[in-house]
Amino acid sequence: MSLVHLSPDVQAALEAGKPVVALESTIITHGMPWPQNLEVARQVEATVKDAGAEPATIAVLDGRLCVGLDDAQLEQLAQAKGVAKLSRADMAVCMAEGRTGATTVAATMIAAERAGISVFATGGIGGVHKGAESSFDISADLQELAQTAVTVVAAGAKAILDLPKTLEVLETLGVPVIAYGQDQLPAFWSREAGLRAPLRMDTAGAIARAHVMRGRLGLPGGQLVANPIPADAEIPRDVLAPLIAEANRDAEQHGISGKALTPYLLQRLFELTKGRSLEANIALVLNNARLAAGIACEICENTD
Ligand code: PSU
Ligand code: MN
Repeated sequence: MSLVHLSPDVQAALEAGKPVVALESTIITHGMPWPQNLEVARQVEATVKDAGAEPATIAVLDGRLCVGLDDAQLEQLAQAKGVAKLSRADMAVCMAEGRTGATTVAATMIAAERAGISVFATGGIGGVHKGAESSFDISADLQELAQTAVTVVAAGAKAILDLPKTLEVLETLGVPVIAYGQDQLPAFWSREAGLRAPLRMDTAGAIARAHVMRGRLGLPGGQLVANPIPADAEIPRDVLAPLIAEANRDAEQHGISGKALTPYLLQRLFELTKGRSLEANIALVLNNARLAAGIACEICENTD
């Protein structure tokens, strides 16, 4: 029996060779507060559908690796407390023990690839944390991009991170970092990171062709598409920089580390921006869902 439990809609789409976009669940359980998390999960799915693709939100529910959740499952996850945050290291343990866990970018990529899904939309990937030279805190998302053939559409890496170091690690790992429609790397809540992106592409079709070409070359790993937040939703970088520094100081003072660090920083930024960071996060996720659906549609046309 297959390890991956496809929802009926996702199974039908995959069998018909229709475009499917994978969506993660850690953003629901650890990235956004209730009830916005549920509203956003529903809106992201609707956005993918409107753009002509089938959404497949991924999570481990009672040990089952589910690709495609129904509304009741989404709501259950959005309301659940103490759900595990699963990456490559802990996914199999969670499944073997019959437990429930939300999938990060890394774990969602693994499930998507097993299911035959090429494109995945999220908010921002994990990366190299500030102070990583002593903490060694580097997200497993980066290694996953190097080995799992899924194109991930994000608004860059989260701006709470050390972005220059994150770019360096991605380069070392051979991960293409493609800014969409601009030369600058986007910085999650802000359109520009003050760093030039290694690659730039201006259409979903071009990104789809690069994805297909990587596969034809037999290169393992995926692509990171860095899609800038819409201009009307962005928080300027100079407004955020001192607040990010404050949030990182608070985390250090409270001894927050490991898996708890990213959720803590996002929650702290929500408080320090009086909710504005969440509004921006929602806008960028929806924007990424739209682009991911466009890329998925183009990949289907390229592989016909
Ligand atoms: N994008 C968001 N919010 C999030 C995440 C992404 O807008 O909360 C999650 C993803 O699941 C990503 C994780 O994999 O944050 C990174 O966690 P860490 O830094 O611990 O690897
Ligand atoms: Mn980490």
